[in-house]
Amino acid sequence: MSVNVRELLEKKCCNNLAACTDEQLYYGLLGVVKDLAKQKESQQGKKKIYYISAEFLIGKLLSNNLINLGIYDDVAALLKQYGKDINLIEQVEPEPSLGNGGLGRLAACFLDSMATLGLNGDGIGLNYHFGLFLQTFENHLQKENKNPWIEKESWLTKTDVTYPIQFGGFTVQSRMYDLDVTGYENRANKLHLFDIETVDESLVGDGIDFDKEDICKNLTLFLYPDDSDDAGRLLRVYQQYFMVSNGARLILEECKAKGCKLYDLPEYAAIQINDTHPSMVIPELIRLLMEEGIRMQDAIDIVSKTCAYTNHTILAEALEKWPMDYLNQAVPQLMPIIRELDTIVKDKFKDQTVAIIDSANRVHMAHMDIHYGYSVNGVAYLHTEILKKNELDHFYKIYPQKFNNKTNGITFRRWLMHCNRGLSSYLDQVIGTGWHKDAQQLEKLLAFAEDQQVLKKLLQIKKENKQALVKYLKETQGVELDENSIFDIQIKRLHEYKRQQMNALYVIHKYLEIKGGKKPTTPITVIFGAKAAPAYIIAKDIIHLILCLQEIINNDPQVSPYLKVVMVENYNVTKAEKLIPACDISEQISLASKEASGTGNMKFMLNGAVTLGTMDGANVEIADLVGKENIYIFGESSDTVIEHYIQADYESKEYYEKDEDIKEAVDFIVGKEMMKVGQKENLERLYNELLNKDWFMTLLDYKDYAKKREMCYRDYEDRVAWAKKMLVNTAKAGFFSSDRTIAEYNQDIWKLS
Ligand code: 26Q
Repeated sequence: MSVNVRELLEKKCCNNLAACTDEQLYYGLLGVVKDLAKQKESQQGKKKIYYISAEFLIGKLLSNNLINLGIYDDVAALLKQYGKDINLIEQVEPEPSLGNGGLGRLAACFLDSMATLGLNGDGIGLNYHFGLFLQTFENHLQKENKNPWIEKESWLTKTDVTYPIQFGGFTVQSRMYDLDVTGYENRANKLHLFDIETVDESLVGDGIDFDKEDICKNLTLFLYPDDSDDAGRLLRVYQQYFMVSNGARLILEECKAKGCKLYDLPEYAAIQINDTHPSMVIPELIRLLMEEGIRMQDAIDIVSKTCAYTNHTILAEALEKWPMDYLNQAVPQLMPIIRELDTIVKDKFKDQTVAIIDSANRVHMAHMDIHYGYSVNGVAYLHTEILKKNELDHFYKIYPQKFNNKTNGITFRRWLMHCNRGLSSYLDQVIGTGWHKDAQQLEKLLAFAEDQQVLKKLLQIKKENKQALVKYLKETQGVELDENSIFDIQIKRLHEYKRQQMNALYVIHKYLEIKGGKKPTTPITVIFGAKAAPAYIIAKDIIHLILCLQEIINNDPQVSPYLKVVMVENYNVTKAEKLIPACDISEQISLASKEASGTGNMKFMLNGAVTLGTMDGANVEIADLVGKENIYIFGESSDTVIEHYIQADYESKEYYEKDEDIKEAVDFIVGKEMMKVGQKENLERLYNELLNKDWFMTLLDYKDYAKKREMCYRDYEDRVAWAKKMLVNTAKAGFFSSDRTIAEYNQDIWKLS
């Protein structure tokens, strides 16, 4: 193979690879991968699954594609012959940030697994030019900047597919760009990203501000632009319609080309609606079918057998309800259809809570999906149960057969083989390579749970990953970390329900304890990584708190040898790939019932970190798999939490007043030391929020959290016992392969042959 790769690469670069720059080699490899992926394209399969999503958080693609094409080792060895380092070449690639977090990363993992399982399945989304903002820190505050990733030569391939897309009062011309999705030693599928021909990047100056009204120029500039005002929200509606109208046209065209008569559309296509962001695909498909001469009721029936909906949240504020005014303005052609869909529902069901259009004239997108889709799934066992029993109980009573669970998963190619080559190749040695395609085979590792040599080696690999992270953070952020300390990591979007503030309170407590003379046996490094939505004030205040703590603690000579805090700037997929393999303790501390699943928890587990978490989302299933001696669980149950909400009886102040530790930590936020480095306004706002509101019950769980965290640190002192926990976590992670998740989607929902 290596001769082959050399020839191909020389053709793309030049005949003297040794003389090439890393840039030239990167673009050369990009070209090689694109050519090879083309050879793996397949038209096989009558039925196709179209995964429509406003987010595909794909991460960098070079290494992943090389692994999936089976040539990573050959390429790395070839480059080495010429004195080149593949890791440096990877750095040339910009990371596309086409997602916020979990939902977008899940979509990327799913595409990988569909191709790996040989399923006929493509993604449909938007070609955001600046994606999610790039985060920098200034004066201990988050600043948002644009995040360009599209270069003259990129993974995108321009296609001839263009459509006129009509909005209220004007029309834009679209164009489809394709990305190759290589499966692991299997076929290649496509991610279709739609753009407008008239997009204008110069609309954005400093930061991320731009003219929100100029849709013809701004439509695909940003992912979820600021939704704190009407213009921002309206722009999101334009984006969503643009995505689904293009998608629906593409789907109908492809099906017709395969001989579909449109009445038989469900035999040719399944459409998975990733949260409610693409929900308008339902009325749009109905509209397009009617344009083809199909009667409305028939069109509704056809679409209802084609579309399936995944719910990713029970947070009320994240369930989209669009005011009719917006839809009238942006997509008036859909309104007669949405009204008719609503009328049918209202005629059938007297229960107002299942209506599509509510009494305030808002369109409930999820309700449309449930009535007019054939499947509704949650993303972890607990989440699906809560949907059935609480949030969507009225719908569950009407359509019990539509509800099903699909516990999320992650692709082990990126989240083990690529990001943790040390562990991955050691596993190959110990248990063979069968786990690459059959993740359950990781359980073979259990046979080595008492093998001192294996346990030692796992600790050694972890140490090497920590060293690599220490070096990286030194180079990129100038922080000095102790590779011999415990790495305790919380990386995820900043949201109050995820409770980074609870972690920060514990850090304060530890700081005060060390100052008081009580030193930890092994030093502790607490690492955070998180972006806050630009308009989410309290989330930004929490970032401010963490950055101030970092400043105070790391510069305190009495404390910093024992405790360090780092907030990683611009947390993204690339940074996750460096952080996760180096982690000892994985913080999964959301308020029970609020985290639908989590997928970071799975990545940590796979890489041998031990979870400190609540019984929420997929943590429940992790706990079940590894057993209670290999996980640290704390906090109130989802039932208790839900009851607190129903009774409205939680008062954070009571917890503050009756516990000295809590009081001390909370007061520290507005104490003298913090005021010296931080902003009074932000810190006071956060303090008041915790004391008077604390909607996500931080103080309720704090004590138990602190206790279990101490227990983790104590147990860590017995390294061999700890290594055994690491081993069990990796061995039991097979269930969380997205190959398993996608196989279940296919078996229960899509039914591709
Ligand atoms: C909706 C309306 C208005 C503005 C923004 C939004 C919006 C944007 C993004 C709503 C939700 C999202 C993203 C949600 C998300 O990432 N959810 C996560 O999905 C993961 C994959 O299923 C789960 O593991 C996480 O638990 C869930 O939080």
